[in-house]
Amino acid sequence: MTLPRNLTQFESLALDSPLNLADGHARSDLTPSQARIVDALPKLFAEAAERPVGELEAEAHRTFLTSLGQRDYPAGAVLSCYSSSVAMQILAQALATRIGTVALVHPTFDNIPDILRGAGLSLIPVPENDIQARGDCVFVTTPNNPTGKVLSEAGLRDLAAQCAERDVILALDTSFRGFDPRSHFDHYSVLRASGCRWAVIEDTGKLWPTLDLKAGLLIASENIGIPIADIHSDILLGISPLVLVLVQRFAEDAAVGGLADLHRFIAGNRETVRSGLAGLPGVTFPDPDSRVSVERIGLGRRSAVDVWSALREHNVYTLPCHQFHWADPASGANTLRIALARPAGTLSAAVRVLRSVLTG
Ligand code: EGV
Repeated sequence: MTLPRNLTQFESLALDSPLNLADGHARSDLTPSQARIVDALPKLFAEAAERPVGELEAEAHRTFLTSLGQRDYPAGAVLSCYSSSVAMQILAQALATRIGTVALVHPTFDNIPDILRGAGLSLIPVPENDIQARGDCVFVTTPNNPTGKVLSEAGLRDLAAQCAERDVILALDTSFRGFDPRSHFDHYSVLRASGCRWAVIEDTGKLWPTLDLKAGLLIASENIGIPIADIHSDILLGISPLVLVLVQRFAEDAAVGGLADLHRFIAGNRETVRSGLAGLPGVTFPDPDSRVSVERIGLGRRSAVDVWSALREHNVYTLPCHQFHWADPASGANTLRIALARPAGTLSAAVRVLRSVLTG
């Protein structure tokens, strides 16, 4: 068989399997309080139809962002998008009208380099452990996907200062922010204080099992100097007010205990993986501090594509990591990523299969 061309194509193969640990979307069960929100959908539909969209939008943005510690964002500059990848596409196109080179964190999910290159930008890899302001724009995913690596407050302040001094645009993708309280310091107050040109992509899509009803938010500094709002308006008028109301309610639930429940749930599933694979020769967990909803597994000398393929025979789907290493695929050849936002029973069944494949 010819291998899929990118990570999302690997994820597509898994969509119909009950043992899908491939994509990073939330596919866990609704909690009781989330299920009550879903039960109220006809009422939410009516509310979305009646209330002014501007008001729903401002409220959904505020509730979501403040539930994750983000208060100092420019409320008038938040652009709603269907997904964070659509926000990414808009940002990439806007960058390409004025600049040529983006320094991009390495590794990261491959649709980010693909979208940037597709817009005509040249890329320089920057290792996630040594991020510097290079090129015309530096782009960082924090927490990073798949490693969970977080850019600290001091790290962001330093990077923003470098960007201000060298006139480099600072762009962040914070799609996994919700999972890690270490990324809940107010990024916007740090960015605004620095005076640098910046853009941030936020995402509601990874957190809650809302069947891909979600929003990506694109937020930029007033001085960014690229036509983000114009290109956004080329792509869309706005997102569904029903999605805005749903985001609002799930974010309210997150703020009163839902987020803490989610963190416990992901931590429990991570422990299931680590204990379920404990003691296997050569098997390692390269991201001991990660809190995001995916986990990397180091396979020693085994090839990740071979393990992926053997798992597939048992209907278990994962992601080989080579394509996360977009500038050096060989450095991901012996690592597998598995998704943790799955029902606990699904995850433990898949981990038992993984253990037997790695033993054999
Ligand atoms: C992950 C896939 C694309 C993306 C999956 C993802 N979407 N290509 N637009 O949502 O980590 O599995 O980010």
